[in-house]
Amino acid sequence: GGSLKDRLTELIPQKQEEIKKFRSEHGGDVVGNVTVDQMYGGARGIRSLVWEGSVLDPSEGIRFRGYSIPECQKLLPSSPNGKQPLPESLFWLLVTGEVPTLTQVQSLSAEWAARSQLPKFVEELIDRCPPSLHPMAQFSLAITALEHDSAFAKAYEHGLNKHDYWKYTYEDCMDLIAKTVPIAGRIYRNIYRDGIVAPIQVDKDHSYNFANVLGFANNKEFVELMRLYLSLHSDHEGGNVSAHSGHLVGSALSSPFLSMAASLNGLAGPLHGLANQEVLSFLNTMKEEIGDDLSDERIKSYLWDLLKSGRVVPGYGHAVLRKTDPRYTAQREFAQEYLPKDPMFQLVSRLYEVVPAVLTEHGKTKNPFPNVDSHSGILLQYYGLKEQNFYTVLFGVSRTLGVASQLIWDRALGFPIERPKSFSTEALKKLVNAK
Ligand code: FAM
Repeated sequence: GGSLKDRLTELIPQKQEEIKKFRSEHGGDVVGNVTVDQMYGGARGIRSLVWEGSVLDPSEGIRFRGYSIPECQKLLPSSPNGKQPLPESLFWLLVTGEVPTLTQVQSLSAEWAARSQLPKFVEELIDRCPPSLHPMAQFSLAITALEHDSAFAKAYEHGLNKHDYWKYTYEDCMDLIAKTVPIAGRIYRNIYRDGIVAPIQVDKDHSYNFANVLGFANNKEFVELMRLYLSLHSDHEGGNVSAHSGHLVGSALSSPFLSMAASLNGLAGPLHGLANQEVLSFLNTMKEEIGDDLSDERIKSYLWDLLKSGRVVPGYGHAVLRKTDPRYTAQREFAQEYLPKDPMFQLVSRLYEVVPAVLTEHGKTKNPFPNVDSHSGILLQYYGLKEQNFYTVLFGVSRTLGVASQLIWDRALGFPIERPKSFSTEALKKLVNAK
């Protein structure tokens, strides 16, 4: 058969063998050392995780299974009436390392649509949330509640052989991905619209259905934007807060639902996924204050006031990247094609010309260039999805693809529970002095 699970069943023993051999030959090799500063500095740069789906190069940006974003845009199947890669195809790539055929991609679209039904109590749970509860908190609690039907948790309870962990994890991950769409739609329609959510259409792709539950599927450009958006935000190697949280919690053999909820809770922080919401407030406030004066001087003085007040320029900087984020560039190209004259796009473009020099002069950040979040909000605004508090939910729907694909491999490769060593400052001083 040609299903994703069939392909995984073939690939897993090969990968297990590869890693076994690699570890028997190089298991004792040293790949880095750890300084005291790194321990106090958020573990920045410590080589301690294995993550199969993607690797981040500080200057080139992300590569999914070795392919850059432009390469993915060229190689991965798109919808017959579109150009952007289908996120289904990116998921297939993340899981298998292989570029799928359009037929394989369409089988995933159909499977996700078929798995999208929500338990009644989860719908009611979302409906009971006050509209004042942040959409990310609603999202996370709905995903947690999917635990009710976890195949992994049920099988584990009845005594599950280690070798079969991945199969149940796979089933849960496919359900998880499928259900993010109606959950996100329900949250959006409840808080901002009439509470009525369009049903999932079994003959449509994931992004169409996503656009449709939000209420925007009548705009073909928006559907294409979702295909791009859901592909771009899916995976950014393993050390970022959302990826690492999902992986960490999964290592306790918590189900994919509990693991993904943890991931979403991390994504909801302002230094991580919430930055796309922050960027928009920043742009709007700035626009109010400086009006139509987009001169270098006016923008610069605005930025300096912000920096002097001890705040960050949202959408700029990155813990690993040292150049413009290619995810930013991909969104910029989309804007150049579909909304070149949009005033907010022009503001974002002007900032791209001015901010890097200001941040460089400011001299703190190691990366003065824009990241993914600096562009996404204005694209959504343009198509009428104006509620910025909701933006991180879109990020979460996408990030589920990356976290889920790794969770399948975590269990297939028998990764153990994560347990790095910690020290108190006192114990660390003793350790250093003993040397
Ligand atoms: N504006 C002003 N100052 C900044 C800055 C920015 N955009 N980015 C970093 N700095 C400062 C930073 O606050 C730190 O100052 P202190 O020494 O006073 O603490 C200093 O520069 C060194 O930071 P760094 O080593 O360059 O960055 P980190 O690796 O510590 O942090 C970020 C990385 C992303 C958290 C940081 O650049 C930031 O706060 N950016 C703005 C928020 C943002 O856009 N986050 C989204 C990141 C995104 F890609 C994602 O996760 N979705």
